[in-house]
Amino acid sequence: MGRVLVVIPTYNEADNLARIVERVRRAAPTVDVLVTDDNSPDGTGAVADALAGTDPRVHVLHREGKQGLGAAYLAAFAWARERGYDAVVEMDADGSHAPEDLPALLAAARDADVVIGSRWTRGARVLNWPLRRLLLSRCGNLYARLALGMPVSDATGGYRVYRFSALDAIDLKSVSSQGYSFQVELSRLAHRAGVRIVEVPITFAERERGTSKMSPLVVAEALWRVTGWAVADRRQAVRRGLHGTPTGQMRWP
Ligand SMILES: Nc1nc2c(ncn2[C@@H]2O[C@H](COP(=O)(O)OP(=O)(O)OP(=O)(O)O)[C@@H](O)[C@H]2O)c(=O)[nH]1
Ligand SMILES: [Mg+2]
Repeated sequence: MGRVLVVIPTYNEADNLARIVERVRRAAPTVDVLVTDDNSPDGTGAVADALAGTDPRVHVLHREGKQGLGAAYLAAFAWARERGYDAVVEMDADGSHAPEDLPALLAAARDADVVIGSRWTRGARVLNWPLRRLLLSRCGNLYARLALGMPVSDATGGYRVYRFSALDAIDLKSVSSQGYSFQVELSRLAHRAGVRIVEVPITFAERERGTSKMSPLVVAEALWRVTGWAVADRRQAVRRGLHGTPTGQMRWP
């Protein structure tokens, strides 16, 4: 499937990074890695530089400060596009996304434009997550699916493959999310663009080291953005209904 770049966004992941990069390199030796670090105060950027210094397949994108996951991924996608990659993979640095699942995701990408590593599809496993996080993810996904009419079980998941065929079909300049709603926003835009989306079950594990960057603010952003998109979709459907589409054929998103 051409050249693949695994993008690992980092903020204070110094204790996790070397381990995850090593696992990626072992699980998929022909892919490249781009660590996208937001000037982590714990020295993650220096760890990344040291890894890149010993392995020509590992690269680092240093950014000035913490600007959120969405901004980090958009910068990494632009970096990959400039260098002619055919696909990018999103993967967390904290070990929640097992690099050992990567070959299955890449295999699925042979027949898809977007592959979502799903925690909520048959065959998936979620290990050591507290009930609070399980409920948040299940409810968040249920709300996103119903509000946005997307046939996706894990729209909030952050372990994905995007072929550039998919990213080219999406207007990335229109992306407004800063935090984790970025994943939902890209799911929505990919679905609306009509690209082929496939879900693959993954084994997701709670992070063992370092601290989560999940916060009430991040949850609030996702909630109001999903609600805003749902309202916009319905308004658009109504407008389409008023301007010619017979009401009987009107399809609600
Ligand atoms: N570059 C960059 N990376 C970030 C930022 N926020 C989070 N990350 C990284 O994005 C990945 C996911 O963040 P986590 O804190 O693990 O969030 P999460 O997986 O939703 O939450 P937990 O399950 O509690 O770990 C990790 O690799 C983080 O280091 C950011 O603002 N900039
Ligand atoms: Mg995590």
